[in-house]
Amino acid sequence: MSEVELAIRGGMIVTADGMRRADVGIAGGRVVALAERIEGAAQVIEADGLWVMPGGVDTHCHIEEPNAAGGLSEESFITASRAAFAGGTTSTVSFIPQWKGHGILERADDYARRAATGMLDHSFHQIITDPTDEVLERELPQVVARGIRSLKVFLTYDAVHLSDAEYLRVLRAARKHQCLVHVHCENYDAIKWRIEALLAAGLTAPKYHAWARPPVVEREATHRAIALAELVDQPIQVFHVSCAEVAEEIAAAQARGVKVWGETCPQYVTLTADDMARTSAKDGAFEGAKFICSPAPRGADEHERVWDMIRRGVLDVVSSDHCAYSFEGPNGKRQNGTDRFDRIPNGIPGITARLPLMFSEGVSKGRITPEHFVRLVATNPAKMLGLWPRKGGIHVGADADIALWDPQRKRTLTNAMMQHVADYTPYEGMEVTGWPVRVLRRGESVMENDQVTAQPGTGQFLPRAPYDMIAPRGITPNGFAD
Ligand code: DUC
Ligand code: ZN
Ligand code: ZN
Repeated sequence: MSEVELAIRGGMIVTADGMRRADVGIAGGRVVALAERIEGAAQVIEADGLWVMPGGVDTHCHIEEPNAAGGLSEESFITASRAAFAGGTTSTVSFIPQWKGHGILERADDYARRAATGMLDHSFHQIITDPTDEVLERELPQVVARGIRSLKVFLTYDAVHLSDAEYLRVLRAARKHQCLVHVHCENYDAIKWRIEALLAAGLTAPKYHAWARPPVVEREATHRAIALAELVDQPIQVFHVSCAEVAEEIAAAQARGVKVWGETCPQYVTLTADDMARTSAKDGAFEGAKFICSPAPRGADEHERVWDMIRRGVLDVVSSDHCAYSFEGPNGKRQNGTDRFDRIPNGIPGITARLPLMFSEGVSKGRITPEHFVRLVATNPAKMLGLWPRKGGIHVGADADIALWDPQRKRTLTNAMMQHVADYTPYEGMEVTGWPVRVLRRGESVMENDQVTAQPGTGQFLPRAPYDMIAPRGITPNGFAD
């Protein structure tokens, strides 16, 4: 055993596979020992009464994302790091954009430099909106050579959506270069048609965001995304699954052996379409903008169905889809100068609340086991993105990314507790049971009792090598693969 620099003593270790009372020995930023008793460490953290869990791995975060107009999303890598640590998350995967008419390499260095200013260990997804030959044949191999092995594509939104033909080209290139493809599944034309009809009928308030994109448009696009991925034999993850009828599409494909996985987010087990109909004395119906994200939150009865899909393992990753817009201000929900639902930016902050909400709604309320919680928020995302076994677990050799968790601690969520850049949280006033009281990143204490102490510039980039989950099955119609 290497010399132990730091021991976490007396806690209940919770991993994907089980719970055991044991000490954790740490040296050089890694776990070097797990034993009933570790003596002689230079430094000791007493963890009696606490659960010792892997730091959260959030594989879907929009951080300091450049936009086509030349601006940046409000959340910087420094503010996102504070927010993540405050909620028990230690690693993130965020997005490098591409805009139509542009390549994918032009933003890569700048984005990597920005990410290095933060404190989170991090990797990136490459967004593809314009899959030209130049992008797929010449630039993508260079992106992959940097250790980026995941692509995000959108099947909706005017500026970024891919046609089926373009999506097929991306799938084929991903298979060739061994990347995972993450898909935003909503039907572009159907939503456009619904928006036009709603506006023509004078229905413009935030709550009509949900009317414009009902579950059927998400289900149709999910079905198509999976079918085309099956045709090409390319593994995909369906992002932000909002409801059971969409998850059923994934379950059916999984039963056929197709390599498709489903991600969901805390908003789909806590928020509802009614939240977008909220009003306030100050802002009237615009209050509902605080809850606008896509896919839209559904009815309250959907929450238990999503939990069922989580228990069945059909949805096996819970990410935040942290996409923070303040309510007020020039970069906020009114940035387009209107309160018309289709012009309100899509996205809500959630990087801090992800673990507390899933723990409280999941473990504290008896819907899932503690081990299942760890799988959803740390182990499975790490495996899905090729970060395992370095991230997502507490085992010898893993980075010592650890959340010391008080499973009994009750808190009422406020925006100040989130420590993110946005001026509101959609979870204001919600009660949770279970809270991270201390967080270590690679063995260094980075948060204790809400105080984040990590120094900017200490986050590390996590390059990713090929891994089994993203290998094609070798099954295509007639055995013919282009
Ligand atoms: N999709 C995302 O993945 N994030 C924010 C907005 C969106 O539509
Ligand atoms: Zn999306
Ligand atoms: Zn997103």
